[in-house]
Amino acid sequence: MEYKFRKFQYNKISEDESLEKGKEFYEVMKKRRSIRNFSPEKFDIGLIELAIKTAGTAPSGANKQPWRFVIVESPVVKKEIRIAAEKEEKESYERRMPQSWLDDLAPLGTDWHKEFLEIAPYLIVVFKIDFVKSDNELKKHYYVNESVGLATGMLLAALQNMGLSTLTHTPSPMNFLQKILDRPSNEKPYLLIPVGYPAEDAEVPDITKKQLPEIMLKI
Ligand code: IYR
Repeated sequence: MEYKFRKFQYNKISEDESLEKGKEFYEVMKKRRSIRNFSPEKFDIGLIELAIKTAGTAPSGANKQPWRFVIVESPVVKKEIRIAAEKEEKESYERRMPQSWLDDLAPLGTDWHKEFLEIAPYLIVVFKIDFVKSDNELKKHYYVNESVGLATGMLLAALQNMGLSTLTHTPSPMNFLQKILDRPSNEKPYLLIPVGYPAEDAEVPDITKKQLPEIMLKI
């Protein structure tokens, strides 16, 4: 298989415009917070589709695009997911997580109750695809975690830019999602993202992000 190469279409912008756009985007992104208390208010599923389309532009190892995004809107399926997630999370919080982990989470106020899985109008379940079968051959994908992480980051940014709130939720283990959503065995759950508007009275812990000098080096 060979790709045809074509001239890259590129519209250069001025440094001033770069700075303006960069600042504007930073202002949007710095307001993103993980929300655990959602409003049940619905909105057009087209907004979610647009964000997933944006995520789908992410770079990936050998352009294999090793991801699947499943939108869950059905209250019946959301309930099934909540029940399965809470079962695993209860076990994790009460038995599987070491004390040091529980201590780190305590100030954030999380526990095994996951009402948001039923309340948020949409759940996006991100799956990673490690390989595909073609002509009875297994074809491995490359840098799958990196690729799906990049696409998921772009998904979160797109949703934030559209004024929608998200939570990056990782029930553990989460193979139940493969079963409930009837995905084939080569699709492994990667992240569960409730999406919606925050509840009127939603609260978030007053955390801060590291300052630039703490995360950046210039050599
Ligand atoms: N998956 C659990 C526990 C949890 C773990 C981390 I690391 C967090 O930053 C937050 C929660 C849960 O969703 O509650």
